[in-house]
Amino acid sequence: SLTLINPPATTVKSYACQRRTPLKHHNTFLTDALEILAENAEFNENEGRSVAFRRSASVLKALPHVVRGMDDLKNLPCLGEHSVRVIKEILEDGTSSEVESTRQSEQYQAMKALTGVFGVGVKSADRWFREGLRRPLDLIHTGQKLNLAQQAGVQYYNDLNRPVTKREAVAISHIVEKAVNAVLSGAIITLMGGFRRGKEVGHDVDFLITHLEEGAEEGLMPKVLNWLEEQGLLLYQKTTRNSYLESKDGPARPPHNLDRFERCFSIFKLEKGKEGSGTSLNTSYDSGPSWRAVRVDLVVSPFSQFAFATLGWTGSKLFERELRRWAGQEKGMSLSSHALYDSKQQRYLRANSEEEIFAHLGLEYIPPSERNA
Ligand code: DGT
Ligand code: MG
Repeated sequence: SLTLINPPATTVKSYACQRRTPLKHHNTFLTDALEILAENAEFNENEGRSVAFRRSASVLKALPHVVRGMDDLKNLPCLGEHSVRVIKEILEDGTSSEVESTRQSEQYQAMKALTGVFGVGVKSADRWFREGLRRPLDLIHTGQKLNLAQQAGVQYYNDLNRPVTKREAVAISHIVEKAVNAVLSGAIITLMGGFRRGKEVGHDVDFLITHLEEGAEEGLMPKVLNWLEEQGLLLYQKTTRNSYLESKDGPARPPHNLDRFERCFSIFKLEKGKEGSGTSLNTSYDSGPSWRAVRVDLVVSPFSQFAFATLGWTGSKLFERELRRWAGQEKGMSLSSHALYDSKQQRYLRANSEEEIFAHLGLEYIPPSERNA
């Protein structure tokens, strides 16, 4: 006789870049918990473990319903033993003891606070933690040697840890447009990162700048920064040069994952009220009464790489990581924010749009608003 097997209620593909992940989903109570463990694994420099928790959380973000019981996890990919144990505990008890003890732990809290300083990575934070430091102000009290980024990070700590609103991002867009247009006409400025994915708030504002005329964008960054500097709009900036043409190992494999675009990590001084809101109640410790500090990332790309740069700077970080993993493991290709290299054909594949890149990769096109993996 025939055995009828119910098809799984939901099928979820295993790579995040094969799935649609909206910004708002149904399982925040689980994904927040898993992401605490992912973050803690990062603090302990255990990348494998961190990615495993992030992948588990991401699968739950793509589900069209609330997870109510263990049955709902059947047939789902990427859920490792540890993640399943945590989910089970939350479903049964309402909380996970491991997540709660992590949240309460001195190490997690100190690492979170110290890495929350702009310019401070896990390595420095961990060293300071071992030396007994716990909070950003301890860096000052104990007279730690700080680089310029970290000095700015401490100085503007409160502002930089206050979420940037969409409204503020738009106000910054206008400033960046004005600055770019003042030094080069016809440049195209696009808001990237979380805001392009539809987020209402972000930790920074990301921009990609290009020009239809290949080469016209060269040397743009210092000019833009000069203009901003002259207007008194910059509190901090550090530019990294475009080393793309100088590299030997090909554009698809940037060392340490760092881009070779002309890129600038900066802190803008944003006048309040400029963002068009009536609320200018200022309780911040570091900004003046009339302005706040905002982290802004600027990237300049030649037009020939614009589609790759757009895809690479839209995120989410996990979505990007999964795209590269898909390209490498499933397609024998190498994807970066500059290019797509096909190892079998031994050639670069051109693209003028994100849609073309997805097509080269054999993936269904996923719009930015559904890349919130
Ligand atoms: P948030 O925290 O609200 O700013 O969220 P996102 O998604 O805007 O994250 P963010 O600003 O750290 O980065 C924006 C996107 O740019 C991110 O999703 C991936 C990409 N990205 C960040 N840093 C790099 C980098 O060094 N190289 C490349 N190629 N992409 C990067
Ligand atoms: Mg961002």
